[in-house]
Amino acid sequence: MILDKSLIEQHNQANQSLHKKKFEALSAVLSGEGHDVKTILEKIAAFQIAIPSWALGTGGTRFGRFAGGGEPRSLEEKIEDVGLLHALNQSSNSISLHIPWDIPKDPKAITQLAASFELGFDAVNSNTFQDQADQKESYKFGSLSHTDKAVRDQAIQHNIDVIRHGVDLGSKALTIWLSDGTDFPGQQNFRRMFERTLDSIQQIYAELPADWKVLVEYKPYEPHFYSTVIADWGTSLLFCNKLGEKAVGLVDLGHHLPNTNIEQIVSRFLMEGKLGGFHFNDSKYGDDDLTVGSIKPYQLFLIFNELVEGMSSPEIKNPELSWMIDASHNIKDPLEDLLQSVEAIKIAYAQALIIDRPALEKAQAENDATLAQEIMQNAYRTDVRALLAEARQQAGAALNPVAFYRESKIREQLVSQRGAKSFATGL
Ligand code: AFD
Ligand code: MN
Ligand code: MN
Repeated sequence: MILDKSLIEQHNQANQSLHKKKFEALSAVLSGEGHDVKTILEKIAAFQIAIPSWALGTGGTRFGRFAGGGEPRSLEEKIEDVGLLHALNQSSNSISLHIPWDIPKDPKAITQLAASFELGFDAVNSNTFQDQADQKESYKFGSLSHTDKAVRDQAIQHNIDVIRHGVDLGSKALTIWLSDGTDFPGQQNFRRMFERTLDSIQQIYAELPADWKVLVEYKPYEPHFYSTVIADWGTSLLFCNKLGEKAVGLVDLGHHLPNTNIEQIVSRFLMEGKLGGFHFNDSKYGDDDLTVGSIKPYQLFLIFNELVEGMSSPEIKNPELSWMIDASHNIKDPLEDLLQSVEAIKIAYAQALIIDRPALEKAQAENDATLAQEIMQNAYRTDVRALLAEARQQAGAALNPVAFYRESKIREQLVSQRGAKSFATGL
């Protein structure tokens, strides 16, 4: 569906006076603390987060899936949904495709459709964790690490095909998330699994266009429960270093064991110039794929602290990052959830931008842990939402996207167009 922009203006008008009060009060505080509000607004407005094509429908667990209605039935409708999100928040100007769930049959038409919503294509994702109906070899015992060369070759070829689809769409990166691993001690030789995987990814790497990257995602467990080949950031970095310059690590926030210090991992990757991007989500236990910022917003802020600090530091030479969401919406409306996720990411970014860095550095030099905490939490406890709303309004988006989405009954309209039982591809 195409959004009538005048409805956004009406919404903004109706919410103007309260917004103005909040924004003016916040601007006064920030200016008083020595920040340049205009520059912060520009940075917030420029920050864009890619939407995954697999998160526009209802997700599920191994116990079941409860469809929400009005789900996109095709890649075209998924692009429309991302276009809708972008119109609402002007913060999601690209889509990340999962192949073969979303093979673009007519790439030219798809690129044009995306461009009509001012969207481009972020990293393309391969899938060698499921068997497809027409597939010769099975991935039951792995793909790029498999003991059988025929299986490895098929998985390598799939990744090369995904690169080709991505080239047609103007993507610049391939994301490899490998489910390969083992369930029982002794099932495989760890070293040989690593070596076979490296050899496979090297063959894929050789097919990357000059201006492409390969993002190497890691995950400690699931679907295999004893070991995974790329289990952690160290293994991801090891692969990247062995592969070469175009290989960079991908941090999915849900892919860590409980209490892992993810912000330190981010710092390490940045230090090595090997941070490729993020899959944002939140989690309580593992790969829960919950709404970003719903469980551990402080951790998200601490991650952005590392990013803002690292990327403004002259010693850090890291390539541009891919900012993506990777989520599964099991009980919420996926579009509402994605709006909340983008908001949470931008809140953490804005809060990291207002950390008093010179004061923090001084506190660190003086080993003043109390003051360092005061400085960090002063930024974290600042309610920056009016800044985000102002940046959105200036860009022609809605002051409150979720409220607007509900007022305009967008989901109801999608249900009436697509049906209550439409089904989006994905997990
Ligand atoms: C996995 C990974 C990954 C993959 C996705 C599939 O996080 O990025 O593409 O789920 O749905 O857990
Ligand atoms: Mn992921
Ligand atoms: Mn995941």
